Order: sequence, then C-alpha cells, then structure tokens
Amino acid sequence: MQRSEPAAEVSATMSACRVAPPGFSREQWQELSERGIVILDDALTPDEVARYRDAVDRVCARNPDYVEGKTDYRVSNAVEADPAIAELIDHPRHVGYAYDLYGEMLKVIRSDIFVRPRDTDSNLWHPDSPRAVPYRVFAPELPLRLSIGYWLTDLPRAQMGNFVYLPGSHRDQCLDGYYSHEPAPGEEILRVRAGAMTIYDGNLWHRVEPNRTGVVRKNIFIAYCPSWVCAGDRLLSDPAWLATLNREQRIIMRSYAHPHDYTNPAADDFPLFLERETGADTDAGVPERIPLRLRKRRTAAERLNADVRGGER
Ligand SMILES: O=C(O)CCC(=O)C(=O)O
Repeated sequence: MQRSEPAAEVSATMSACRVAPPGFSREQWQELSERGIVILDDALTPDEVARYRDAVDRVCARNPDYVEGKTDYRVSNAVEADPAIAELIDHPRHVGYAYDLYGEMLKVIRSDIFVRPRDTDSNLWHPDSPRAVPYRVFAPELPLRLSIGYWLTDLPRAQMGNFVYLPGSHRDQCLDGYYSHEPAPGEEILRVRAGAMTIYDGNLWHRVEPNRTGVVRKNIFIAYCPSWVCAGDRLLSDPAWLATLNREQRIIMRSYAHPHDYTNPAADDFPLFLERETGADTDAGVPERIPLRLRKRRTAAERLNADVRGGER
C-alpha cells in the first residue's frame, strides 16, 4: 500500500517530538547480554513508590472480591486500569531501555500488576515467550520481549513471593526444572528494597517463590516488544482511554485496526523519538526522497552489540 505524506504535515509532527530518554550504558548492556537481567536499586524515590502502591491499591479496591492479605491478584493491561500506571508507558525512567532494543517500532506487549499475599499460588519455571517454538528460535541475538519490573515492597529475604531467576539462562531453550518449582543450581532470588527496578530479557527462565510471610508482595511489570509481535493482554485499546494519552504513549500502545500497520505504521507515528545524540529524526545519509516512515533507523542495540564485540559486523 502506498501512502503519500505532505512535507508540511511531517514537519508539524516533528516539532512535537521528544528526544529519546536515556537507555543502556555499555556496562548495563553487557550485564543484560551475559546475565539476562539488570537490577537497579533505588530507581524510585519513596514518594514514587507510594504513588505506584496507591495506584495498585486503587485498582485492587475496585474488585468487590478483593481482600487485602488474602487475595492473590493479577491485573493485566494494567496501564488502562489507572492513570498513574498509564504514565509508565513512556516514562523516561525506563522507556529508553526498551527504545534501545525496538527503536521506532516500540510497543507495550503487556502490563501487569501482581499482588502476592501469604500462601497463594506462585509461578513455575518458565521463560516469557511462546513455549512450542520460542522467540529465541527466530531471534537468537536480541530478545523479542524486554520486561521492566517496579518493586513496591521490601523483599529482604527468600520466601516472600520473590522473583527467582537463573542468570544466563536466556540463552537456553530448556531447563531441567521447567514447569516445576524445583530450585535450580545457580538460581538467584531477587532480594530488593521497595523502589528497585529490574530489566530482564523475556527469554530468561524464572519462577516465583512462595510467600510464607504476612507481607503482601506488590509490583508492576511493563514489557515491550517490536510492534509486529502480538500483544499478550489486549487486541485493541479502548479509544476513550487512548484519547487521554500523550502522543508517544498512544503510539507505543500500537492500537491499530488495520493489520498492515503493525509492520508498517502510518506516517504520523514517525518519528517516535528523536536521536539522543543528534536530535535528528533520521540516520545520516538517507536520501530525502525516501519518506520518513520507510527509512531504516539503526537501534542503539545494534550499535551496542557492535561496540561490545569490538567492531562492526
Ligand atoms: O510475579 C513475578 O515475580 C513473576 C511473574 C511471571 O512469572 C510472569 O509474569 O511471567
């Protein structure tokens, strides 16, 4: 399908664009590549923790069956559930990490609130991907899903409903303990203060510890992918809710009625962000005659991989 984009419209969109927020440092990228997870302590201030906890509590309170301390609760498409959670879609605290990977095709694949009180169900070992033919079969180099976790409860020890992961396992197709709770040699149990942020490769094998304490574990995950990977928690977003979002948030939700748009988004959705270093909306040297939406833009992940390997490939 051919689309024409009048130059005046393209430049009007451009003037409203933001520069991409910061993403991975070289060290963080190396850590993600080697371990499959990066843990950032104290990423949130106590006030920010309180703001997101209040949002989680507001969402829980809307469920007439919810009983604090008793109900094991998961809310999917959490961004639509509360404006404080919607602001995470493009929050500069973390969106640059996802933009580093997915660039101009960035999309929220799913967003979840988890509330895990004492003695409730906990997840078995799994990666976040299709199981029969995982993402990694097609994308052995870069993850097709990147999860950002916001931790809203102090988790100083094991047996608190902690996230448990096996460092380096994002490169493995199989795990002996798959679909069980069996501890794996080398596993690490996430012990963090409220306010920590995690960034993990969706191919990383993980499970959840039982919660044997009276502390209710609360957290939010927001995960990203390229626009053409199907979302995990919605088909389309509510149009009335979309109308409350800013431009970048609306684009990153990728609520497209026409299937073709998932691989070839419309001109209005470009640029999503401007280059961090140059403020440009395009890579150098691309002929002007090619419309912006059809121009290849190099992602930071491409650059970081070349850098970590010590040269271009
Ligand atoms: O709640 C957690 O810590 C992990 C949840 C999980 O396993 C998942 O969302 O895939």
